[in-house]
Amino acid sequence: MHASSGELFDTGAEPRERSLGEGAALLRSFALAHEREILDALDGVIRAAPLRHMLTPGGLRMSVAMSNCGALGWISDRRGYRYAARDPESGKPWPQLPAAFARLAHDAASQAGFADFAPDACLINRYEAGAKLSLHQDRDEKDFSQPIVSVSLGLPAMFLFGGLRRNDRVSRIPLAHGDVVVWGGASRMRYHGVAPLKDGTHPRLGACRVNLTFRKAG
Ligand code: MD3
Ligand code: FE
Repeated sequence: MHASSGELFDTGAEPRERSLGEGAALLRSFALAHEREILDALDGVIRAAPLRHMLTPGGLRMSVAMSNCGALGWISDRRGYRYAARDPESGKPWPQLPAAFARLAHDAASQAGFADFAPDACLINRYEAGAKLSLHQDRDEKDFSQPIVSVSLGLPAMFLFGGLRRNDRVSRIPLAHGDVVVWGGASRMRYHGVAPLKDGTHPRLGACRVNLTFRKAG
């Protein structure tokens, strides 16, 4: 076989699946097949657990607004970064992971070569114009052998993908509505971030970008 099966029927210059380095795969438009279910489920989650700007341990308000669904949610406050079973704003458990979310994350991981991915945490990041995520590593999870699946929705963004050391060179990867990226193996601990969002209007999500990040955190 000369190409991954995902490319067999592609004639254009842009493959549907592209490797971003060992263990990292970009699945262009992968979420679009179930777009309506995903956006409906997203509405339900953020009605039950509204987006909010968390504080960094240093006391700064994050420019990205966040919420979670699933058994565990990622939170930040003056006491640090961690996963918690309850929404600190309401004291209630985070909303359940919608079936459409679980299926999307599982199927994307499987497509990228990670069988049986069963996330217990979905972080929802909402970017408005100017919001950004500085270069960081994800290291609050228990098992770094588990991949991370991220789903981009709404306005496009420039994803910054560095190396294993903070000062390694950074590549810039444009991500659009429906794109899914799977990060595992040797890519799992690479530094990454998101450049400040440019303003615009997306037909489905308005003036923002939403990123869903699926993890096996506990
Ligand atoms: C590469 N979110 O929530 S998801 C985060 O678009 C986060 O909101 C970004 O980074 C966003 O922590 C990017 C993509 C992502 C997530 C985890 C990674 C890329 C990664 C872990 C290792 C390497
Ligand atoms: Fe991250």
